Amino acid sequence: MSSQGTKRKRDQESSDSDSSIESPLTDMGIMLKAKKIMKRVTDILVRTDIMHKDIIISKIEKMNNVSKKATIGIFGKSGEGKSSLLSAVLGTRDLLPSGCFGACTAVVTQVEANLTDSNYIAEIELYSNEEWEKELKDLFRVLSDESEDRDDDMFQIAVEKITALYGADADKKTLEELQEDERFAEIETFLSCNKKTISNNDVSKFSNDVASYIIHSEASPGGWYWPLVKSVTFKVPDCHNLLEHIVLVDIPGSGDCNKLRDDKWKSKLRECSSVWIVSDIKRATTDKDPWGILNLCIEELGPEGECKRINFICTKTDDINAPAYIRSARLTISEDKSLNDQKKVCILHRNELSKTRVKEKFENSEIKKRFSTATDDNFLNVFTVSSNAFFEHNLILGPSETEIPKLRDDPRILNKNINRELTSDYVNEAREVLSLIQSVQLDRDKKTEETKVKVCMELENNLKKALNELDSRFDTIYTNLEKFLSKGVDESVQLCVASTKAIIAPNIDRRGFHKILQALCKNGGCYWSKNWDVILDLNRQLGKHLHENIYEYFNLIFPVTGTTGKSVQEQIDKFSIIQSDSASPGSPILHHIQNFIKTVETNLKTLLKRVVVDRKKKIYSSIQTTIEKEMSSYYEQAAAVTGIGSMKKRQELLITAVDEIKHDMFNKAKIEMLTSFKNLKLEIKNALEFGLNESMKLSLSETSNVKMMDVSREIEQLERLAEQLSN
Ligand SMILES: Nc1nc2c(ncn2[C@@H]2O[C@H](COP(=O)(O)OP(=O)(O)OP(=O)(O)O)[C@@H](O)[C@H]2O)c(=O)[nH]1
Ligand SMILES: [Mg+2]
Repeated sequence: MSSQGTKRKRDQESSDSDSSIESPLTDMGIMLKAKKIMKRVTDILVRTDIMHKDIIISKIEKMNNVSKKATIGIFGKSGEGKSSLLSAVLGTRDLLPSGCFGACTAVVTQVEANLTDSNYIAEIELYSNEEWEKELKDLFRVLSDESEDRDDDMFQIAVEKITALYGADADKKTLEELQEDERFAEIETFLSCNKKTISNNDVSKFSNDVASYIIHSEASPGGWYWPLVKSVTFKVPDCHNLLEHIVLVDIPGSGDCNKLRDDKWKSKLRECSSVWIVSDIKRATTDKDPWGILNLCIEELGPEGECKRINFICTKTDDINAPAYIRSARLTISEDKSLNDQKKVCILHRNELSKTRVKEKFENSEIKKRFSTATDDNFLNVFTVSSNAFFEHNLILGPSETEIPKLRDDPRILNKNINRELTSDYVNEAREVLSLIQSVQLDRDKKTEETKVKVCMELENNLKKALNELDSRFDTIYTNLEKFLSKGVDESVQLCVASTKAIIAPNIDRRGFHKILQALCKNGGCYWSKNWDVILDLNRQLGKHLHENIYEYFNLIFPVTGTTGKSVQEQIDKFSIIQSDSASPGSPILHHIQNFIKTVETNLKTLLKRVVVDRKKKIYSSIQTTIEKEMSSYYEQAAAVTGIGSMKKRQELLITAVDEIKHDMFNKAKIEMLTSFKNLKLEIKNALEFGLNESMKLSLSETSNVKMMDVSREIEQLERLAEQLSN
C-alpha cells in the first residue's frame, strides 16, 4: 500500500474523530474512541509491509483481551442476613436463597455480572464420582469413630451431608446399605457431568432451582445437593455499572469446615480488595467481639492479601421493639407521634448509636493495627441497613434510610475506578504501539544511522546504570528486612515454647479439649470450629513473633495503597532510562524512540504493580508455610498417639518438638522470606531489562526507508485522550 493511499483515507476520517474529542468524554467514551483508533490503525496495518508487522499486530490483539476483577468478600455468622443483603444490593428480591426455618447457605457463592444476555445463570461445579466416593468413605469413617477424642464438628457435618443427600436416617445405615439405595445410583448418574448450569430469565424460578444446590435445610432432609458442590458462580444480568469488574463472594457463616479449612478458600481471601462484615444490629454493638470472624482471617486479608477497605454492615435495622428501646435509651418522644413515627425515631437513633459504637470498638481493636491502611479515614465505613425494608416500600423506612442505595455505591465506585484503570492502561498501550509504528519507519540516511548508533549506546548505558541503582535500592530494603527478621528469630526462639503451651495446653479448664487437640494434630496444626467461634492455629502462633517484628516495616515496603516513601513500588517508579538531557535534542528519530521507550517503561511498571502485589503475598506467607512444613511430621506423630493419657502425650510431643527444632525452624523461615524477596528483585530487574532490551531492539534495529503509514495524528488523538483521563 502506498503512503498516498493511507493519507487520503485518514484525511477523510479525521473530521469525525476530532470533533468528538472536543467535548469531555466518559471513561467508556474514551475507551471506545481509543479502540476505534486502534481498529483503524490495524485495518491499515494489515495491508502494509511495515517492519515488525506481526509483532505490532499481536501487541494490539493482546490489548483487546485484558480483564480485571476485584473481589469483595462478605462475612458474618450464620443468619445475620448476608444473602438477603446481597439480593438487596443487586436489587432483586430473593436472588440469593436466604434462610428461614433453620436453613442457611451451605456453599461459598460468587456473584458476577452476566454481560452477554438477560438470563440469571448459576454455574455449579460438582465433585467427580471418584472424589465423592473418597469423601463418602471419609464421612463414614468419621461416623463410625466412637473414640474419646472424636471431632464433634466433623461428626455433625458428616451427619448433615449424608442426610441432606440421602434423606433422614441415612446416617444410621452402613456404606454398603447406602449403596443399595436407589438415591445412591441417582447421585452417581448426577455426578457424571462435572458441571451443571442453571439459566432462567425469571428470577424466582431461578432461585427455586438453584436453592437445592446451595441451601442446607434441617427441616426436610434428602434431595439437597450442597455436599456435592465445589463452587457456585451466579451471573446476574443488567448490572454492568455495578459488577462488570467485580466479584461478590457470599461466605456462609457456618458449614463445612473441611472446605473452610482448605487452602483454596484462603487464597480466595487473599484476593479480597475489600470486605463486608455483616452483623445483626442487635449484636453488632453488644457482642463481645463483632470482629471475631475477621480476626480469623486477618493475615490473609492484611499482609498476605490486598484488602483496602472494610464495610461494617449492621443489618435488620427494621427489627426493633420501639417501647423497649425508648425505655432503655431514655428517649423522649412526643406522644402525638404515630406508632410508626415513634418506631422510625428509634430506628434512626439506634443506627447513629451503632455507628459510633462500632467505630469506637474498631479504634481499640487488634484489627486496626493489622491493616496498613487502617489509619486512612475511609478504611472503615459503618452502614446500618435493612434489606427487608428496602423491598417492602410500605415499611416505615424510606429507600435511602435503608442505606442499601448508599452501600450499593461502594461496588459501583470500585467498578468505575477499575474501568478508569483499564481505560488508562489501554490508552497507554495504544500510545506504545503507535510510537513503535512511527519509529520503525524513519528515513534512512547517514546522519540518521549515526544518531541511531549514538542513541542505542546511550540507552544501553542508561539501562545498565538504572538497573544498578534499582539493585542497590532493593539491597537496602533487604538489609533492613534482614535486621527485623533476625530480631524476630531471637524473640521466637525465646518465646515459642510458652506460645505453644498457650495454644495446646491452655491453663483454663476447657471441656472436650482433647478432641480439639486431636483435630488440630490431624489437620496440620490448625483447628477451625464449625461456627467459626474457636480457631486455633499453632503454626500462626509460632510465626507470631516473626510477624510482629517485621509487621511495620513490611507495611512500609508493601503498602496496600498509596505511597510511603520506602515502598518497593516507588523504587520501581523511580526507574527510568530516558534522561531529559539526552543527545541530539530535536532529532526526529530521537523523539520517536524516546516516546516509544517512555511508554514501554510506563506499561512495564503497570504490569509490575500486579506482580509486586502477588509476590508480596507469597513473601509474607512464606513464614507460615515454612513453619507448617517443619512441624508437619510432628503433627502426624501426635495424631497417631492412642490410649490412656493421649492428650498429655500429644502435648508433650509437640512442646518437645518445638523446643528441639526452634533454632533451625525460625532461621529457615527467615532465610525463606529473604530468598523470596531476593527473587522478587530478580524478577523485576529481569522484566525491566528484557522488556526494554526487546523494545530497543525493535525500534533501533533495521528501519524501512519507505514511509508506509503515518500515525502521528492518531498519537496526538491518544495523547488528548490520556490528558482527559488524567484530569
Ligand atoms: N427483619 C429483617 N430480617 C431480615 C433482614 N435481612 C435478613 N433477615 C432475615 O434473617 C434471616 C437470615 O438471613 P440470611 O440472609 O439467610 O442470612 P445469612 O447471613 O445469609 O446466613 P447464612 O447463609 O447461614 O450464613 C432470614 O430469615 C431473613 O429473612 C432484614 O433486613 N430485616
Ligand atoms: Mg446466606
